[in-house]
Amino acid sequence: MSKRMFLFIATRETPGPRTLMMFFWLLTFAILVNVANAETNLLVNGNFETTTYSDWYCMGPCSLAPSDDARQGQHSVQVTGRTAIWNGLAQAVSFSSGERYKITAYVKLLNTANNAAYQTVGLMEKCTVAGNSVYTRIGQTPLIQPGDWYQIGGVRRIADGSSNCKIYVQTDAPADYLVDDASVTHIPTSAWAEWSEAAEDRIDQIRKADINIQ
Ligand SMILES: [Ca+2]
Repeated sequence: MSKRMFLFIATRETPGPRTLMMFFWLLTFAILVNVANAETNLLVNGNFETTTYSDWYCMGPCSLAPSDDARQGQHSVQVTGRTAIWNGLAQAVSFSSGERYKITAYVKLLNTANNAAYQTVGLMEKCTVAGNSVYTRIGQTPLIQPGDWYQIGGVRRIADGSSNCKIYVQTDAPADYLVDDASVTHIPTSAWAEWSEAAEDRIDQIRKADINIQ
C-alpha cells in the first residue's frame, strides 16, 4: 500500500510540506511495522483465542463475548452494549515513558449507530500524567462499513511522566464491533534512529527529484 501511495504522490502532486509529511508518516508506519514485528506483543491474549477475558475489560459500559468470526485463528471478541463513543474494549499496558510503540488492532463493525452508513473507529490511549487523565488518539480510521476487517492504530511515543496507561477502541457512535489480532510492540530507539536518518535522506531525494505535474 505504501508503495502505491508513493507512486501516486510522485506523479500526481507537487510534493509540498503536507504531502511530504503524509509520505513521511506512511513510510514510518510501513518500515516500523517490520521493525516492531520482531518484538514481543505486550498485550495479553491479543488474538482472543482464550475466550475468558482476565486482562481485557470494558472502558465504561459494554459487554465482551467470544465470536467465531475471526480474522486470525478461531476467535475474535464481540463488543456490544456500548452507550457512549468512549465505551469499549480496553487493556492496561505497561509502557515506558518516552519510548515508541506500534499499537494496532483489527476491527469489524457489526452495525452502525445513528443510522450512519459509516463510522470512524479510533484506537485510544489513556494515561495518568502529573496526576491528570490524558486521552490521546493513537490512530483513527474513517469511513468504516460493517462486514469487513480494518486495521486501526499507529505509532506512538509515550509522553514523559506517563503511568497507569491503557488502550481502548472507540467509535464515533456506539456501534457493536469485533476485535482480533491486537498488538502493542516496542520500537527500539536504535531502530527508530536508523529509520529517521534513512527517511530524511529519502525525503530529500524526493524533494529534489523531477516531478511530473499533471
Ligand atoms: Ca483470533
